[in-house]
Formats: sequence, C-alpha cells, structure tokens
Amino acid sequence: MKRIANHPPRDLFSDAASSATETLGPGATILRGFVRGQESALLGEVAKIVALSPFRHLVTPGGFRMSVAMTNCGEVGWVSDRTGYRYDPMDPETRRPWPALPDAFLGLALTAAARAGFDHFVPDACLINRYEPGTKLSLHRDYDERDVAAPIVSVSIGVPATFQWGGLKRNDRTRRVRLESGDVVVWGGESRFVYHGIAALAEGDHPATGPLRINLTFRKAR
Ligand code: MD3
Ligand code: FE
Repeated sequence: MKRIANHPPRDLFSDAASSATETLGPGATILRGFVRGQESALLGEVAKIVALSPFRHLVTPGGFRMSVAMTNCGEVGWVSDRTGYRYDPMDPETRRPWPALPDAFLGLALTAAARAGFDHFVPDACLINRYEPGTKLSLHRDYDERDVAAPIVSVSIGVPATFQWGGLKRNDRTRRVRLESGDVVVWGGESRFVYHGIAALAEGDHPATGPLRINLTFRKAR
C-alpha cells in the first residue's frame, strides 16, 4: 500500500513550498525535494571534503574497479579493497583521518531521519558517491554497519537517477524509483536490508553539477 501525505514546512531544511512524504515500503520514506534549493551549499561542503580526501575508484574484493567514485566524511569511512569491505577511521589513500562531518550535513540527516520516524539517529559516517554518465551501482545490500536499528539517510544531488529497489532476496523483483536532485530517502526498519542499486546514469545537465550526480548516504557504522 502506498500512503502519500503532505506536511507543512517545519524546519530549516524544508523551506521549499512543501515537502511531500511518500512511504515506499515498511520503513522506507521518500522526502521529495527535502533539500531542493540547497544543492549549491551542500556541494560547497563536498568540495571542501574532496580537497582533503579526493574521490577515488575503489576496487572490490573480487578485483573490479567500481565505476562510482567515492569519498567519505565522518569518524569512519566505507572502503573496499582486495581484502574486503570495512569502515576505517583512516583514509587509506591519504593515511589521515577522514574530514569531519559538516554541521549542515549532520543537521539535515537528523532532521530527515526524525521526519521519517527515526528520532535518535546520529550518523557517524557519510559516504559520498559521484556518478558520471554511464556509471552504475549494481544490486547490493549494505550490511557493514554495526547498528542494524539505525536507518540510512540518502541525499540525491544533480542529474536524476533510476533507483532499483528490490526485496530481501537477490532474485526478488525490483521496482524502479526516480530520484531527483533534492530528494532525501530514509531507509530503516524492514527496508534496511533490501537489495538496491542505481541504473547506468543517463546523460544530463544539472545547474549545480553539470553531467554528474552526487549522492550522500548517512550511516551509523559503529
Ligand atoms: C536501501 N547508494 O551508497 S542511495 C550506497 O544513489 C548506495 O548512490 C545509492 O546504495 C546511490 O550504498 C543509493 C539509496 C540507498 C542507500 C542505502 C540503502 C538505499 C538503501 C541501504 C539499505 C536500503
Ligand atoms: Fe547501498
């Protein structure tokens, strides 16, 4: 069943006329346009992070270079190499701690999670994904985070993407959901461990990112 409710603007991060809340499934909530209009400010923070810990293409344990370029901010960052996946307090490329989570990031993650019913969510990690035309993220689950009760909050910026949203089993059929710039999705509860991915990014041109899509995912990793 799909429930659609409209809430009045309530906080700093929803000064757009209104922000529609759609329930995608149990524990999965889309806050359409929740950060629309704030893309440039958020990208300014991303630029500061990237100056310290640049985007890089990680290698999977199987030896494949990921087409998504990634970096992190927060107490720990998600990394992959030939030895496996992990959250690491150090950027293995710079051998320095990851850049701190900006206050504006923390504020929007807390506000979005609370709006979706997760009142005590405090992320300690933010994975930043960069998509170019043709970049995809294959169907996967996120299970490297220690706190399974915590949701993941995702923020889409730039060129729109087709999100593939499956079930708890790899072969369950997938739904396609279009994620546009400014959309925020909160994934918790029964939806926390569903298979999901991003279809190959289409050519596009967004005022804030040009041909790119940037995705922020806030996590409670430890
Ligand atoms: C559903 N990122 O970083 S965001 C990822 O757009 C990831 O870059 C995609 O999947 C992106 O792991 C999708 C939406 C998302 C993120 C995490 C989830 C959906 C999720 C975790 C559990 C269930
Ligand atoms: Fe994921």
